[in-house]
Amino acid sequence: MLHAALIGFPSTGKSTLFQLMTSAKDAPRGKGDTVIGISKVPDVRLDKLTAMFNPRKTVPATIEFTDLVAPGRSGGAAALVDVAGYKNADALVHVVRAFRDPAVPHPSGSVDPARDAQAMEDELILADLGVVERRLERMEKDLKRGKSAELDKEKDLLLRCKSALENGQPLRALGLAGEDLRRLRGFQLLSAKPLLVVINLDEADVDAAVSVEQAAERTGMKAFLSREGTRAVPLCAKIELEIAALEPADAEAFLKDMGLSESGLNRVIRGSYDLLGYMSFLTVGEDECRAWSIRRGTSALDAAGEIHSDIQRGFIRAEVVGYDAFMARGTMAACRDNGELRLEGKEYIVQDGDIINFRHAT
Ligand SMILES: Nc1nc2c(ncn2[C@@H]2O[C@H](COP(=O)(O)OP(=O)(O)OP(=O)(O)O)[C@@H](O)[C@H]2O)c(=O)[nH]1
Ligand SMILES: [Mg+2]
Repeated sequence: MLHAALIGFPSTGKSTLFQLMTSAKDAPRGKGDTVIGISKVPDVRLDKLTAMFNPRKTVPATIEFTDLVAPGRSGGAAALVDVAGYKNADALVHVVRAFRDPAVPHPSGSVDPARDAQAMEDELILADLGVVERRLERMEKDLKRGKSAELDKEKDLLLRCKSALENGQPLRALGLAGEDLRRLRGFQLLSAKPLLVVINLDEADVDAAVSVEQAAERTGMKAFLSREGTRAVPLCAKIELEIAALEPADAEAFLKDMGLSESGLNRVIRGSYDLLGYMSFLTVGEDECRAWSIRRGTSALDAAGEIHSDIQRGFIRAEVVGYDAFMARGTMAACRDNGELRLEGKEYIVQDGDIINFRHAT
């Protein structure tokens, strides 16, 4: 399952968000200092298909979030490097405090989101530099015992990483791919993980939650967020708490009043999902309507394997129709009559929102 970890300095609103996103009443499980919860990935397409098919069951895509529970332990990458839930995370979500509330003291004495965002970035970089340097030292010993092409390549890569880190560059900015990514995987480097910055706005600034640009302007984070590959979601945790307590219809009206199309929680969940390069294909029927998570670029054959290894093994053809085409026609039969229900082979690259029926031998 996809797994994102919440990070941030003390009292920035991590646990407030965690509880809201995962409805912690689902009895979160965890080990030691961490707690894990599961969020449903909001998807209007699945909602609309459910309304059409009226299935016995609807199953959304999900994503796991980890939060630190031990108070006082939070903050600092130093605290994170040894925590398994963080090292193994696919992505990091950094909750940055931009709310002012004097009742919640800030450990640095003042509220400065840009400073905190940079401080966390620096800590991730420093933690990684330690890991990379230790590995390079060990490698020197290995290289003395005997050279190998693989060791040389790894050393090359680590030296590139080291120089980026020394220049204050997070490893995610290097745009590593393929073999390089594979070589680094075992080190679980924190600054290499995709990062989503959550700007936890003050209640008085909630109007700035309508766009990252406005939130960045309001909180002095423009320069930080203008960097390549820096993604952010602005919200106000305190107001999210109020929204969560409302009936769905009231919540919708409340959001509309503020000029928002969906809650901040949904934007964080979907933002994390997108950040990881994930998308969903859909299966429909009277029994079940379901969204399945796959990485962009997944073939029809591998998508079939997500559902069941038997379906992958017996794969014959994928019957595919795009979500928009399906909604425009209203039924599968109409799509077939208009040539919009395509038969695709194993190599077909599944697109976001494809509605698929796998034909397979049993
Ligand atoms: N005014 C205001 N207070 C907030 C907001 N978000 C969180 N808080 C308050 O800040 C305090 C800390 O919130 P938590 O969600 O526990 O923060 P945390 O980051 O998990 O804190 P630690 O786990 O102790 O590091 C609580 O008293 C919250 O009610 C917000 O948007 N506005
Ligand atoms: Mg907490």
